[in-house]
Amino acid sequence: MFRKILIANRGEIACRIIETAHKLGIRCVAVYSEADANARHVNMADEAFLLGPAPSKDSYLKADKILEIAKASGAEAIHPGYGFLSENAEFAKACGQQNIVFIGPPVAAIEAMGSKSAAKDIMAKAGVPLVPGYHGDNQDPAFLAKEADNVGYPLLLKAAYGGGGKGMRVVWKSEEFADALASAKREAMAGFGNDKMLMERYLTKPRHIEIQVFADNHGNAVYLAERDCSIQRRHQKVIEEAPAPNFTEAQRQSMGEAAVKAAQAIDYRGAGTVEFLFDEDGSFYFMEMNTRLQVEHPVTEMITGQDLVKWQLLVAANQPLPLEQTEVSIHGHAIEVRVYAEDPDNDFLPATGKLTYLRQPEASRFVRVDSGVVENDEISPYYDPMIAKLIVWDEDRDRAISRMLRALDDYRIAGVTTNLSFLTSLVEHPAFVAAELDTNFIEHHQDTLFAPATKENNQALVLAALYILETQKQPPAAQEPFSPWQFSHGWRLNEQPMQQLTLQHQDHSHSLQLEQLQDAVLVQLDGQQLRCHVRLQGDELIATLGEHKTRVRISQYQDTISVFIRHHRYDFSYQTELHTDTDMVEDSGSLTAPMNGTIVAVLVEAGQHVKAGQTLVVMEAMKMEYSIKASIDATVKEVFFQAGDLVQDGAELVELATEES
Ligand code: MV4
Repeated sequence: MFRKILIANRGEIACRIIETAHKLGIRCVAVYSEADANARHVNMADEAFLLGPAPSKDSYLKADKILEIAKASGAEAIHPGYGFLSENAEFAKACGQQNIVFIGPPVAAIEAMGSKSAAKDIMAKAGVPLVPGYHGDNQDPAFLAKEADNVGYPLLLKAAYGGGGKGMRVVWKSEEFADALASAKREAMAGFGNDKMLMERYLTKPRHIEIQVFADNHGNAVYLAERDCSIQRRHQKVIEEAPAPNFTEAQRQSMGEAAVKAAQAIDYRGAGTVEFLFDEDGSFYFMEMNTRLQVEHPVTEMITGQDLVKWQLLVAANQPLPLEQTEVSIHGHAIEVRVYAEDPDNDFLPATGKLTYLRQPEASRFVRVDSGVVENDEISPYYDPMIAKLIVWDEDRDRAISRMLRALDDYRIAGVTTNLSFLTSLVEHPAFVAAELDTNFIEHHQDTLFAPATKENNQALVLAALYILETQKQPPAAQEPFSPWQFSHGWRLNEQPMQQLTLQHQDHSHSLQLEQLQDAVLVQLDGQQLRCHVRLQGDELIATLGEHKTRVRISQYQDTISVFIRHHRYDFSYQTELHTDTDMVEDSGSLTAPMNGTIVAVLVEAGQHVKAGQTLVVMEAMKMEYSIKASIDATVKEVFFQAGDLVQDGAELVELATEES
């Protein structure tokens, strides 16, 4: 076995790999960018080396520098994780030339899966089922049109070198074919520099089911059951589970054997994933093969009891697979959700910022959290904004869903917007509970998934006010050193039993009156009166509001108070003397670029009146489009960019003048 390996990655997957390596007594060399100098993966490793500035191309994609560090540090092998250099054949080749083991498949296997049409040729010859269609070299539009009529409609055009749904077009009837082909080709050429197309019968309600395969250098190859990854948005997986619901043992075996055949067809080694489209009638078709460890591998680990990173290290060190096919068994049900810094209510715009408060559900045999961050870390615009993966296991799917809902409630993050509430909406959705899965799930259930905000606002508001009252009572020594409560507010509870509090929530001001009685607090809000009792224990607030006793968690960072009720977070800002009212107006009146990107469209002009929620500017970043919306009713004062302009993270895009200013 290796004595020392280098992990050419960051975040949760780097941490995940280090954990197993350490269990096996292997020392770990981390690499990091300037943005990650204090990252969790760096602190977990035995030693770490700086790669360069934050952007990936200057750091985690610097193949030569990484190899140099591996050599200099005495690492015998490199684990690439996923993303970055993990499926880069050039890098795998360079490792071999430097006598460093690439913990992944042979170069030829990576190359064989690089082109979709070439991959399909190989799979067809190996007898792996393919969606009926055409994937030949003749790209003459007239010839393709004739082939299309043979394939039948609806039909799907796919870019041979594409990915992420780009260069893909559904064609519903023959008359639409020519236009669709031309437009798919344009998109493919712009995106991948190659406009070769293939065509398939379009499956309207497929599931994405993939098989985990493993092969060693001694002729052994096995499959480790399947994962259902049908819940995706814009070709990004959101929820993955294993085993696939309503999937029979016979289906598992036939898809598993097809996947092993696929791996053997390209002389595969190590961990791989063969993705299939699973049609409503039970037939399945090869989609593509991923030649790396996948993000969602933990669900397979939870149901098989195996450590897939350990398997990777064994295979890379020339040892045989730990199990034969007949020894692989599955038990129970596992579900993974990807916790992201993003705003589901604003087109899933990636969010950046400091994780000012971070509490994760407690790990157990039922709950696993694969995370690469700690409290006070920054989610930067440079990398994928995934915060962590939350994985649960239980005896069956329904119990696993209960575990997940509880774990999501126990996952509390303040400082950045997250998808935690959205994940809860998904997991508790009746169609998800009933396992009515297909790749259009999120789009199809849009109306019920993006429900308007709940009615707990007032409850959260009262709790935030009671929290402020309680923190004022506590002696300064018990408070945080930089808390604004350290400053004098001009009044103290003991001296003045009645006080007025104003809290801001999403650009709305709320005023409450609090009166301290002998044994209770009287709260007045919107003309209503509520008798309350309150006690604060650490970050836990135990309160009785009228006749309802609740227990919630609260965090505070500077003047923002976050109240966590179930999976919801309510943020309130409290105007201390440190912040004036004019600051607030300016804050809500200026709209800034959430990340580096390009302006795609400017939809408003100076002088125009806009409504809260109206899209002002559309920008593109990380190959996705984002809408910048007005948060308030206002008049556009100035627009600073036009379509085509490059903008920096934080650049002011539009200035709004509010009615008051
Ligand atoms: C398909 C399909 C339906 N019919 N092929 C999307 C990305 C690419 N890897 C393959 N994709 C699809 N191929 C045929 N013949 C539907 C999809 C598809 C999809 C597949 C898996 C997971 C999510 C998806 C979302 C939309 C479309």
